[in-house]
Amino acid sequence: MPRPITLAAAQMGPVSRQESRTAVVRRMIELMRQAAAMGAQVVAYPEACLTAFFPHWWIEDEAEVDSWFEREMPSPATQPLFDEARRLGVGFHLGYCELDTSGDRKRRFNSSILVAADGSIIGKYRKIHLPGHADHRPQTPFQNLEKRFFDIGDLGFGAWRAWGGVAGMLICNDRRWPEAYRVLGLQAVDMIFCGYNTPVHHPAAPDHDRLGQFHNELCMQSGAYQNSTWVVGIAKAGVEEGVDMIAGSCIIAPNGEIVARSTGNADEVIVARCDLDLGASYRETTFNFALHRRTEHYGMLVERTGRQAP
Ligand code: CDV
Repeated sequence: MPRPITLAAAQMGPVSRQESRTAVVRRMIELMRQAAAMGAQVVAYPEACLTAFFPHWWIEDEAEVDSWFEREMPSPATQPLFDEARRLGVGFHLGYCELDTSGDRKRRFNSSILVAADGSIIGKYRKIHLPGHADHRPQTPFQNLEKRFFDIGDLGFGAWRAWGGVAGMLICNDRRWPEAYRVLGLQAVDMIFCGYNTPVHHPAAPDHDRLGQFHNELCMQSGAYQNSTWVVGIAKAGVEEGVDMIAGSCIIAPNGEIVARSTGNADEVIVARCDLDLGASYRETTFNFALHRRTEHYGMLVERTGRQAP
């Protein structure tokens, strides 16, 4: 039985350091309206999309760091997005930076949520694979300070019943790790939403730069195929405060094929009519985990070579 749904990726161009959340949400509402006009039932936004991607700068002042985070969701600035979703009857996926002060301690997460058309929050994910470093590296053209500004997500790779199927989330660097998809695949997800802020330049390994878009598609297409799921990759694109970000938002089918892809470096909506049942024929044949997956044998090679990755 086909389970059709129209999914949208709302790619966002650069957000300037001065741009207020209110102004950003206005842009997001415009994208949501375009997506709804194109028939979308769910609209997905990028990682940490309410502000510029501040881990690219060294910041010492605690209060200033906190100012980049949301203390509540929805907040007064984001409430209009929730209201518009309700008005249009669409659900959405939102990446944002979360300040959690519950339990007498302060924690900072790179988070994302799934929101139903009625404005209720279906599920929350906190990014687990935090790239970069915690120290200041003034010799590089920009910083990559996720290890300084964020705590490692403590909610695991969750999945939720939503929009006629099962949905999960990854955030940016997570998409490069097969085990992240696999944990979701083991929960038989039908769709994975993954927002990203990926610079074109990789200061630690500049020889990788020319392969940025290839690696972006390679990991998401593999994750989709090997786990029989749709994957929606949503970019923050363009030159943001001097940092050139890859674009390339795309919607990938469970057969690994890209069925929609952004063409520019700015705010842009792409949509695809997705049959959530398309994953079933892969899940039941090539990737029938119960029939073919043999985890009990996976340790053998390490024992033989005595070699281990760092
Ligand atoms: N926001 C990210 O996680 N970005 C990383 C970059 C820093 C390599 C990524 O994997 O795209």
